[in-house]
Amino acid sequence: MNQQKFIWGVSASAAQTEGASLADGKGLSIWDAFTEKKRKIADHSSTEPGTGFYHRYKDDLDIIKELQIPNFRFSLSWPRVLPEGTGSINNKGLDFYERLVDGCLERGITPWVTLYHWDLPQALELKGGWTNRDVIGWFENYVAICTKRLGDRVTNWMVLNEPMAFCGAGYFLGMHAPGRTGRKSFVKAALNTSLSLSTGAEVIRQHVAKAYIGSTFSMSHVEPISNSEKDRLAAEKVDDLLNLFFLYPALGKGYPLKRLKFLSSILDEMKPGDENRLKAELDFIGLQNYTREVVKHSWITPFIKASMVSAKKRNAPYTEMGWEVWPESIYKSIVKVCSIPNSPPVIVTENGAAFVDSIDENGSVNDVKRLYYLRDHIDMVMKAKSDGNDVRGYFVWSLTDNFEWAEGYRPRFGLVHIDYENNLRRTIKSSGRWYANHIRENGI
Ligand code: GCO
Repeated sequence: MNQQKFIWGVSASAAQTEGASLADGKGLSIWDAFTEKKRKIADHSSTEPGTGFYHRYKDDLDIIKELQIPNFRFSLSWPRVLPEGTGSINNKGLDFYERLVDGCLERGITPWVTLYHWDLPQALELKGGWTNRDVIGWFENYVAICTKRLGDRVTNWMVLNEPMAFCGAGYFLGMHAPGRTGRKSFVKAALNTSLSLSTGAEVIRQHVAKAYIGSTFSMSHVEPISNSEKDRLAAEKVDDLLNLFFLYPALGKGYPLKRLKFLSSILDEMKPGDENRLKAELDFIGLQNYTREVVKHSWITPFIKASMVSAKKRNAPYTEMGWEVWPESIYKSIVKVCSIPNSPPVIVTENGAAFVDSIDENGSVNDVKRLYYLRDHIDMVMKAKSDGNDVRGYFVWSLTDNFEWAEGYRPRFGLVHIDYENNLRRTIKSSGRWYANHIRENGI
């Protein structure tokens, strides 16, 4: 593998792009339901229309082909495959994913499939969602169905996308679907998620010959705002929680609870044998990095007693998400994962930036800031590689602008602009052309 070509790609996800939330027998996802609630989404938008990907996937595959980007990472929507989460299969939904995979292969694009990118069937949420231990069996069944149908054509699989993000924002803070809050719901969801990760990986291995299996984790380099002992401890706690809480158990190292005593109730949730079931047999770690976090001690913040100091407050450059632009973070995150003994190789499965874009009078989108962001981050990935870290690929988030969860459609992450006012028209941005060129010139 080490001698092989570096893996260049673009990423996307079902709930952010497909739209067609009820088309052809699809069931509702927790995001379809959550966006109906008042005041949850900044611009009051919903998963409709997304980018219209369900109907326009061929246009997008043509763009990927035109740009000669060799790899496309996308996710399957669980409620499109199983409208009720379990029980009868929606064949029209699975047919769509077959067409999508075949469409990739016909164009010489290698598909990378994420099984779960946050769109749990709402029918399962009504039974407790990720907090119900039965979810492990529900997920196992869903993964078996998908891998049996697509496993003859897809070898690259990712089990879950960013467990910390969906458990933290969805089950602790309530900012994301399904909007649950509190420590109790978080620890239940977290344990069931970790057990589903290892179970999912096992099921893929059973059904897919020569499977290449990973799962993706959000990683941000964390630094204390000062050298004081309190700030340093605060930063260590945030690092344990944000970066290691799901990665460590997946690597067989158990939960990092030493500094996170307030989460030790997760041990009470464990059944005999769970400890050994947490480790997932992964061939790669999907690392997703956007920024760094600067942290200070905060006695008012419940449980963790730490808070983030925003880039704006520090007069540092930041994106439309408010996230600091600090390319060294991706370097440090890669080194951090690669330094864990026996850690599998790393593939950067997401990196990118939201900036305001506009179409100029010539019809082009000249997104210089995004272009520089990508260039500087890719340089850091290459530096990590040449320093001897086993990093094997890089995917930009995202192919097109799309639905950015609770932020709605305002933040644009795409290499391709979507005109929401004009029939979802696609325009390749300067960053997209630049990336295509970069891949051509740095293929190896
Ligand atoms: C995530 C998801 C993506 C996001 C992207 C930008 O990391 O939150 O994987 O779906 O859109 O990261 O926030």
